[in-house]
Amino acid sequence: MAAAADAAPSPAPRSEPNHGLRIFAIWVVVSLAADLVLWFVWGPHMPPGDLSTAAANQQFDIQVMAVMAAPVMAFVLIYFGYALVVWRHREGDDEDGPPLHGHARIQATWITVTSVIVLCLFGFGTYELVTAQGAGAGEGPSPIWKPSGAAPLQVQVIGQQWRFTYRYPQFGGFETTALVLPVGRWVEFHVTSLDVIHSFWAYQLGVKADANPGTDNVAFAKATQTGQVTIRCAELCGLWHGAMFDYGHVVSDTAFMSWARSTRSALASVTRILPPYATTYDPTVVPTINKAMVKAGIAGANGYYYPGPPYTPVNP
Ligand SMILES: [Cu+2]
Repeated sequence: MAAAADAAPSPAPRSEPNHGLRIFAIWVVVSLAADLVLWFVWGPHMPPGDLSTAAANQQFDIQVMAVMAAPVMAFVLIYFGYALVVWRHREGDDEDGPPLHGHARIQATWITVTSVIVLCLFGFGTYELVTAQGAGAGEGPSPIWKPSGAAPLQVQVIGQQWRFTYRYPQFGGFETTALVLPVGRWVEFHVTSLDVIHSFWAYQLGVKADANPGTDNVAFAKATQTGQVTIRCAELCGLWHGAMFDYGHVVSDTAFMSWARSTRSALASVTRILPPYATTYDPTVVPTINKAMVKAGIAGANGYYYPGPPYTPVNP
């Protein structure tokens, strides 16, 4: 058998260039270029921007992950392109490629490189979740990460079909439909719900926290610039989920204080009827409160409590 195989006419051996080295060289150049563009050109424009510390941190995370992912993607595309161009079928060449058997070095490299990438992402992701302001997500009732320094402004976010309302416990606990925040001060959001599961998503603040009934979900952010914040419900919560949309405003500290003081006095009569400020509310008492609101003439006939005039920003 061996003799017969040896006797078969074999084409003259071609001198093969070092394909591995060529692919590696192309990959190094492309990866470096892609990473530089990702970090310096595209990076500063990546979502969710840098209106708050939490947002800027998420932008950093996305930049880091993009820089790690680009060389992987570049390798796949370069190998694909190289194979198409260099190893394509040529006229008159009906020869089969050499059979492939185990290649210890390639296997070891593959397993090592992929393991290192995945473990690095795991380590980086865990570190950023635990340390960097809880990654802007709700950390539950007793957050691991807390800001240091001056006491944060507390804002309670109450999800309800189909509205977010906000209570300011440090200003007498008034409840309003307008989210107004001061620039340069830590905000401690306490997110809860009166009915089904909602999710408080304040895009430019980099905050996205589930609003569960009976649960106090805490999230932190500090706005570093004034501006407008898009607020959406990010959890399908019923018929008008798509309409659970609003804008919040980050304003100067003076503008915030004057808004908070005037809203506090404007809503004083409503605040008296509200249940006292608490981290969670008993959803079964909501209809009772709503009835009291209608009776007092401060809610619509449907009983929904949507107090407060819309906020017009002083320094948009
Ligand atoms: Cu919702």
